[in-house]
Amino acid sequence: MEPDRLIREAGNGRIRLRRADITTLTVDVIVNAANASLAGGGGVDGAVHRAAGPGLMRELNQRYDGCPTGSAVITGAGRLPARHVIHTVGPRWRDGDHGEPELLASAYRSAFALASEHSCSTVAAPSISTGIYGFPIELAAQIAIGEAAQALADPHTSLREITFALFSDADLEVFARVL
Ligand code: AR6
Repeated sequence: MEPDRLIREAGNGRIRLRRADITTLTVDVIVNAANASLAGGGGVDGAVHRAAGPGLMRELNQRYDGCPTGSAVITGAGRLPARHVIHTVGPRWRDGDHGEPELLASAYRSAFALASEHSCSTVAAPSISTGIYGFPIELAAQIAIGEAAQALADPHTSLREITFALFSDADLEVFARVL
């Protein structure tokens, strides 16, 4: 894909798109698409826990009693190259009439706010809710990029680069069209 479709200046920094396994990225913080019980699972959540090691689940169990849909919690990153993991919970798609778009926006907003509270400059996020949770990718990409642009536009944010780590060429193409 043409490189200029994969990067945009936004606010105090930039939004970047990559086709990547998020567990391999060296950034201040990666975002995990978790579930409300923080119990681990498949998809990116499974990959993050496998790569980070069992300390990640131990820390989640010690510090948190679940996490409501639309919000986020932070932990260390175990064996991952990142410094922190933010576990955010997107909505399961039903029909779009159950607040799903607002909850997805809230999941990203909470994650980016928590990253800034921890003075992070670089953050990588997957496409939350568009795997096992079935959220339509076109709408999800608009919400994800809109929230990233808003987070970078905050004059007080520590964030300078938000990377979306997309897991397939098809998802990358959708995000590139929106960007
Ligand atoms: N790096 C980047 N993206 C990935 C990776 C990876 N290593 N692995 C998968 N993806 P999903 P959800 C993509 O299902 O829809 C879990 O069981 C994947 O292709 O991981 O929010 C949780 O515990 C898709 O595009 O998350 C929850 O129960 C995107 O990440 C539930 O799934 C999100 O897919 C959350 O479902």
